[in-house]
Amino acid sequence: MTDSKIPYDQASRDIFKGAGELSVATIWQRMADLDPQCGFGLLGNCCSNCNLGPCRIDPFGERAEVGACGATIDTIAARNLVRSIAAGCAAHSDHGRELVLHLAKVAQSINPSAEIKEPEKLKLLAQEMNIKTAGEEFRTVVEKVSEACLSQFTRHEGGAQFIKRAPQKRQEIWTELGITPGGIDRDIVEVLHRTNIGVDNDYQNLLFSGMKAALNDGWGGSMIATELTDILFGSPQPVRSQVNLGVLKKDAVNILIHGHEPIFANSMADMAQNKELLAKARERGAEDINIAGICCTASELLMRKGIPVAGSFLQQELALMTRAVDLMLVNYQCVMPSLANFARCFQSYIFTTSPKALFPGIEYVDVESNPDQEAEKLINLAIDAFEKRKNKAVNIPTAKMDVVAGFTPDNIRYHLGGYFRGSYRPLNDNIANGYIRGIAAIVGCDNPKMKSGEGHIQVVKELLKNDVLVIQTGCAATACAKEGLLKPEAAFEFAGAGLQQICEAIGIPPVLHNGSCVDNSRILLECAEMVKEGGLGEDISELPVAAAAPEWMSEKAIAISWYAVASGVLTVLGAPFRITGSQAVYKYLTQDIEQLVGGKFVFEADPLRIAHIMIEHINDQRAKLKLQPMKYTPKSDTVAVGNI
Ligand code: NFS
Repeated sequence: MTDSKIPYDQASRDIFKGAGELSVATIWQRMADLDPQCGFGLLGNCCSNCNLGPCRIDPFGERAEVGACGATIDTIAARNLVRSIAAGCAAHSDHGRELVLHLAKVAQSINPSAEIKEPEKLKLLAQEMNIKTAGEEFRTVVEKVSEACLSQFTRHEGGAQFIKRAPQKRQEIWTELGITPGGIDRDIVEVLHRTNIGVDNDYQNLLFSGMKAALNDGWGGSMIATELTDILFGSPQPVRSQVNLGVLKKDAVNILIHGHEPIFANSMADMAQNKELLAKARERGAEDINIAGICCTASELLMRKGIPVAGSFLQQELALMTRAVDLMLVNYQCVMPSLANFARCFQSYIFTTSPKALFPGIEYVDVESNPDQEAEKLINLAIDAFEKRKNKAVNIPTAKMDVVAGFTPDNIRYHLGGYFRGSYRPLNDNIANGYIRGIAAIVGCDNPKMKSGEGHIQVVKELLKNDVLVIQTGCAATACAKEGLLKPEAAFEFAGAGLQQICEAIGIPPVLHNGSCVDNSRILLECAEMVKEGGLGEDISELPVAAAAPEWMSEKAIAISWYAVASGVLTVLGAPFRITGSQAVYKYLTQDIEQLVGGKFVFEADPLRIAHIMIEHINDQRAKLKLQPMKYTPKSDTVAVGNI
């Protein structure tokens, strides 16, 4: 295995070293075993949508130029791509639906106010949705909000609720193109319908249906998930915590919560504070009950409760290899089925708490009807497991890092604008006057095909050097947090002189952690707020902002990148979609689409070039807006990016 194909951070490397001796195959080994991956698949030249296939289009044009039904490579590439978009949207949106159904359940509970952390935010949402709050019983408001949110999934008429939060000009662009998102379920179903054999064969028309579904992820399902999670479990505020495998403790009961679902994760985190359980753990020799997260559930818990993050997507197996995990709970999304074997090998209890996400070798626990009771049982089990392993050797790496997380569109307003006159004015002003060059969103997965975390770090360091304020979510945020980029002190070490001064004055890190992957919807709102504040153009596409997912792998990342582009943002991906077999689709995504929606894709693997493509775009936007020259010249490497 080449050096770039092993984990980047030291903690992961420490554990990874042992994998060979133990003869366990981690994701890096499995990837190596698959090498070379299918060339037709990588180009997107394969269609298996019906039983005439699988049809493989010859990239050299010597044999089949079309599929058995006559579909061209353009149709096949676009069809495959929009199916992936729909799958990503379905994942985020179904996550959002879980929150809506939970809110509906809370409305029926004995005391809804006791279960809703942010009643004021709920009322604001109710008003936004034209639901009467004055003089209404709280329970009725909760009920009506949950019904209104549920109707966002099933509606057949009218546009999605939250698109009204987008700038007017952006809404007009969507209307003109016919891609204003409607009902969430409907938009996803329509993509699946159109991609059946013999339905939609026009690649541009197919991509339009994909954009519509994607917009219904960012401004629909994901935004609903974020809103309701904040309402139910509290809006995040900046909070200090720690990240990396070193957050596991030899002398504590270690419980890892992995996946994306935040509801039961919150029950577990609360139950871990239970005095009787803590006393019991201490009686059995533990110092503490240590809850930590993996993947996006980790970001949810970090943002609202300051619970440490043990690792990203790529660290889930490594966490079990420490032999220090007494119990791992998984739910849906980004959970490797290989964990069953790892848990068996390294003697950790593992359960899934989502009936939608079952795994051979992992037992399902139904936590729906009595979450507190189930959380208590599971913690008791973890205490038993700790007692059995407490005198055995563990292999916990020492590396861990401080992180400050918990930034949102609402609290950015106060941090940047002051508590008495919170607004986006100071942010816009500091961009306009050249202290901050612009904003970059660096999001998405970490991926063993690329540099396993290093890609994010290199991109972000280069952006910071060039006075670009960075916003992150998910595994990308975890990767950079492990490197120490998400603590306020990082501004002194990594930021250019202009950005450094702003971060120092306000006391924020130069990289703002916005939460989990569904919380990318927060970034859309931050862009909308910047437009609303004025002085940086009338639409998101005019802002000096850019986005990148340097190590993307999930279909959810595909959906995110599409709603970013369809919202007007230049988006750089560390690897192309599997469409490169179609020159027409490739050109459409990287060039033509910009004329329509203002955003486009750039595919670039090299992290430094990714950063400079974004910087160049931000510079162009600054020039078009006639903003002041940058105050300071960065000590940056010169990287030629060529034509983008
Ligand atoms: Ni998002 Fe990728 Fe998964 Fe979360 Fe991590 S891999 S696209 S960041 S955990 S969803």
